[in-house]
Amino acid sequence: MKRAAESNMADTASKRETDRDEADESAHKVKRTEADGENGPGHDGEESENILSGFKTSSVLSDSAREKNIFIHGKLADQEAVVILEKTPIREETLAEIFSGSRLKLDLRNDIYSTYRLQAPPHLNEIKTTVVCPATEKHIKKYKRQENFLVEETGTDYRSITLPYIQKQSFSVQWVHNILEKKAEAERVVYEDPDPEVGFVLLPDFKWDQKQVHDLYLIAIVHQRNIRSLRDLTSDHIPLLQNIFQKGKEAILQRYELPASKLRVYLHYQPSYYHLHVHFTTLGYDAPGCGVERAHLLADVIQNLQSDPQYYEKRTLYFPLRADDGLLGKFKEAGRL
Ligand code: M7G
Repeated sequence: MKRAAESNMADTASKRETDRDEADESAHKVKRTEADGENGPGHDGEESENILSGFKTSSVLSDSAREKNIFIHGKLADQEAVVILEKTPIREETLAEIFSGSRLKLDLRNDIYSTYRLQAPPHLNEIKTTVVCPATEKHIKKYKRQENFLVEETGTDYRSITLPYIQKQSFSVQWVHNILEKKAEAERVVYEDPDPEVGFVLLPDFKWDQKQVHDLYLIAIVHQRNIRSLRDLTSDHIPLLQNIFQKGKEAILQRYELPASKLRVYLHYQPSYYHLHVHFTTLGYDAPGCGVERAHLLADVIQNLQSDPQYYEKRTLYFPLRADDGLLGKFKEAGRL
């Protein structure tokens, strides 16, 4: 799914269809274990109370006809909230039911051409919905369409500008701790290596609905809690990174029948959440944030650390920041932009 959700909306426009031809036909559907049941693993499909019935829209933060999604800021029971609605891809295995079980309304007929509005059965007409509540001002900014600026950050800039800023301003990583402690999403875990040094949890990113593998998106979250980002990595972390790379790829092959040659495995710099995690997406899927200005291939990161243990401490790194990002303001104040 193109979940522009968590990322820069303007520059992460993704092309849902690009990988369809590339992905193996046999791998189009997510392989489910028996225990996963009809609706996928865990709580997927459980009926939930409609908490959105009282949602009051304040503004549309961004929307995309191409992505078929909309990001809305509003209030939910007097709390600030962001709601993301997104139409999901049409899956091949649902076609028979769509054709036989829908109502058709004719729009026009002209020669050999006709267009209709098809009303599919409700269960085939779902909208993926993400709710962030209570949402902080930072969330609202994150989802707002904005102009971007490329920042050049030296190692010194990181220590004098970025680090003090992220120590005060970054998003809470409570959701990450919940995953590591099995307080949330435990049933969604695809693979875990519990080792405190080199271990990690691999699970579906919440941008992925797990219905088809062409837009597969998993994240590996490390058990170590003191690694904020790429900048903190040294050669000491090579065993950890190699372990994630190797075991992550193996787990994805086993579970989704996707070979390593079909995967893009990378870290974001800057990330949104400063607890080290690695993104695993399919190669043909233009995932939000997979552009060269933000994504760093894990294979390259490992090699860079092998050739220079302090590579990421010293290197100048480039990344985009939104116009109203506080960190951009700090770079401007320091005369670095
Ligand atoms: P990032 O590189 O820190 O920032 O990635 P980005 O969000 O700007 O890409 C964090 C990743 O974690 C993103 O791909 C998010 O979609 C994903 N993510 C964020 N949250 C809050 C959750 C969550 O609660 N559960 C899961 N499974 N994934 C999440």
